Amino acid sequence: METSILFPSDPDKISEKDHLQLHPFSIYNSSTSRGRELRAIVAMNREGVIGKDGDLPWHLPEDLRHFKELTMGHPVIMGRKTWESLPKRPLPGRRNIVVSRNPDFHAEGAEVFPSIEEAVEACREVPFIIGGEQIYRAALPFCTRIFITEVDAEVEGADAFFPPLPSQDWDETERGEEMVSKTGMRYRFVTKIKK
Ligand code: VY7
Repeated sequence: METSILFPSDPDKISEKDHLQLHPFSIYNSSTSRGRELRAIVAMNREGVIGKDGDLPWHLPEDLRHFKELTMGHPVIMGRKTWESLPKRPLPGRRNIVVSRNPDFHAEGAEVFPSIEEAVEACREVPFIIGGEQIYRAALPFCTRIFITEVDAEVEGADAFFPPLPSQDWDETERGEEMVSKTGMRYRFVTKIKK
């Protein structure tokens, strides 16, 4: 297994000396200890569905407003497919960062980095991981806080999912009241913090 100083994948491989260095992330990365805060924000249903056919599976304007409010002024880090799914690019008022392994990929109004590590390292404000599935999966081990919009919707033919959040690893610190969208859809805002 490959280990990275920035992203130690195996806590046992971190030597005692290592945590004297300044790690952008580490296993000591929980919000209750030293280390860099990294947030994820996601809208998903109870099965973890986040997308279908390159788009969000629902129309939920209250979530988009919530997303905008929380991320405004912060760098947003996204995968190439999420970037291409945005109806309006870049997201205004935020530093837009796209992660792509393709060195020829260019995104007008955004910065492109080849890895999440490099993207996060370039941030001087707390960044938000905004999707999609591949980026969430890769970044989740280093996330300290997740802002979830739990959407009460059944989705047929979903093809993008948020990874599981085992309760051994995540404390649910906020569970908002269930609300009803002007579209009739039920949803609530939930916050989870890395233990
Ligand atoms: C969705 C949009 C989709 C359709 C129409 C407008 C949570 C979301 C994401 C990522 C929603 C989207 C938009 C909404 C944001 C506007 C610009 C227009 C802005 C996420 N909870 N919800 N997401 N936009 N990671 N987490 O990509 O975007 O912020 O300026």
